[in-house]
Amino acid sequence: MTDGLTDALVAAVGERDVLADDDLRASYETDWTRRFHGRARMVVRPGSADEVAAVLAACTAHGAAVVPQGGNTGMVGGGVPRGGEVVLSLGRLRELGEVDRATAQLTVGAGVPLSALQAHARAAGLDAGVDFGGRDSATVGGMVATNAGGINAIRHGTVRARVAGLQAALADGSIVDRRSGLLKDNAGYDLPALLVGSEGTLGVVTSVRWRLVALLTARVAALIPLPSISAVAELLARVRPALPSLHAAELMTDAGLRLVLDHLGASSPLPRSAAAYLLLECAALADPTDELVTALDAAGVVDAVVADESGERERLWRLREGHTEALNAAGIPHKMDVGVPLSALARFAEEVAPLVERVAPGSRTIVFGHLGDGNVHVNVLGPDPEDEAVDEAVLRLAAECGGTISAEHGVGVAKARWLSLARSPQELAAMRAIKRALDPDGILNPGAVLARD
Ligand code: 2HG
Ligand code: ZN
Repeated sequence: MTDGLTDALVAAVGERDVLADDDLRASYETDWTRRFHGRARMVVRPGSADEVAAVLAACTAHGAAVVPQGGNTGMVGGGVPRGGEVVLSLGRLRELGEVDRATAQLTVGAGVPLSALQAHARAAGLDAGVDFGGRDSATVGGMVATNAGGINAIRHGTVRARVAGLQAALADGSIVDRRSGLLKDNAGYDLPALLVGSEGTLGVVTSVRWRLVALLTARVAALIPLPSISAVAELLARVRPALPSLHAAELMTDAGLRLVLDHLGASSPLPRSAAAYLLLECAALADPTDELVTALDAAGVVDAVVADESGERERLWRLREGHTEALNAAGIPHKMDVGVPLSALARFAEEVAPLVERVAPGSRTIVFGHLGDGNVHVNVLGPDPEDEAVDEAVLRLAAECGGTISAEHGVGVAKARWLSLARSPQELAAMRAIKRALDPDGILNPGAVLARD
């Protein structure tokens, strides 16, 4: 049985790419964490920007809500249906343009996975300038739509800094295209900048003019055990000025490390455990090992594991990047991706686990993250996926510490209720006005970022 919307979507993308069967839709309906899921009315897979625009025009004409989806690695429920929406999968937009070495830019389709972008850039002697554990699945469109951060934001900024321009389809089926790559272009409002981080609520990113960075292959990493999270932050403050090649500064705790080691069946690279760990990586054109070792010596560090060989470095990174997978294997985590000013990190770290224990006794709290950015991933195992008490308590604590409720994963549907903790009434009113202007019928990712009225 078909209806008018199905016919219009088939006309837009062809029958093969309108998925209506339960088993074909299933992988698009649940997110990575398994906490967020819902039934899709159908899944559409356009193969070009024009097809994306035609899908949006059809959905607007039929009043059908749309959830755009990239690699489905989101963690705040913003990329999966809540119930009855059309899932717009961008995975077929796989253009990987030629690298312009003079401007260090290329044009890349929304459906290109990060690892493919990295490989392509490296083959041309440059690099993508962003990296994180989900690199094989996360796609360019999703990364731009969520303004992804990752492990190298300390050096290169978030994905926003990588976007020289973009092309996007709007709710009414029109296309805006600003991919000239001009870094200096002040002609009017910066629509691409508005779409970065808008989580599919203002338009659908179809292609990006991406800014590459220098390829730095000489690398060294160090894992440093420390007595507390505040000691980790203090050490970073001491060594950072002496490390111009600093590429990553990650925080782990003993609870997280043990979870990952158990999951991997591996043993710790350190002879003794500690309350917290700092994982540093330096990257440069010439070997940065001396720079790192000198800085650590000057800071009085005696027991670091220094890894200057790529296999050893990967082993250290597996401990950090293995957190998400190890947590997923242990249960359905509540993920609170908060940002806290480094000056308030000690207070946050001290208060968060006892707070969770009060709100959800017996649960397990694992804290890790991108220390250099003040980006703390608080994962709580135990509470029912539907129970939001822990989420609210942790987000409130982050706000009380002068932080934000979302450092990199976005607001999605998971945190929409609490956006007012991080944004003023005036900002929220402006956001709603922008939403109404670009998506008057409210078909784009309803309930994400801005909670339904
Ligand atoms: C990371 O930093 C990702 O590894 C995932 O942002 C964080 O699983 C998480 O909570
Ligand atoms: Zn992260």
